[in-house]
Amino acid sequence: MAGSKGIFLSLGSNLGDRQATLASAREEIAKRIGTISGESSVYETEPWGLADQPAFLNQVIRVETALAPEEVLRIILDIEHELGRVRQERWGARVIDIDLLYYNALVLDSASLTLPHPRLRDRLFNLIPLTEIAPDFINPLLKKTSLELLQMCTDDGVVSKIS
Ligand code: PH2
Ligand code: MG
Ligand code: MG
Repeated sequence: MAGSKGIFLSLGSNLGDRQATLASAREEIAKRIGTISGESSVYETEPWGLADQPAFLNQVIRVETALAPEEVLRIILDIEHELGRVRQERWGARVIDIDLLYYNALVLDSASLTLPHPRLRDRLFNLIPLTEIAPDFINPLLKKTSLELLQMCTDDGVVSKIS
């Protein structure tokens, strides 16, 4: 698509009907951000960062968008809000979390957005689904592919493919 950029989004849910929420998030993303051009399997994942909460479902998708990074971020926050997200403690339970992992090869550090996502390299729940759909994509800051980042990652959280 002319002028469009490939972006990678992480979807996560650990409250309510997790599969239905991921499906609604994909539907809204396709309507409002751009065409979904890649979709990983859905994984059930052990909570990372704050252990005492329900297991997550996580997925990574690739989207072709004509929007700028800040516009993507604003729409993500709108979709999270509309799907019932209430912001509470950092890393705590949530109906839906949508994170921008990569915006093409952009490196950015603004007040509202850091790209690539700064904790991607530390999280198997992102690296496993990302590597499934884009093993050769090069992290523009770390200069490593998804597969290399996965092989270097020391996270030992359980990540199981469910669908
Ligand atoms: N998201 C977090 C914190 N911890 N753990 C898993 N397994 N999956 C997540 O999506 C997740 C998390 C903050 O965004
Ligand atoms: Mg997150
Ligand atoms: Mg988030």
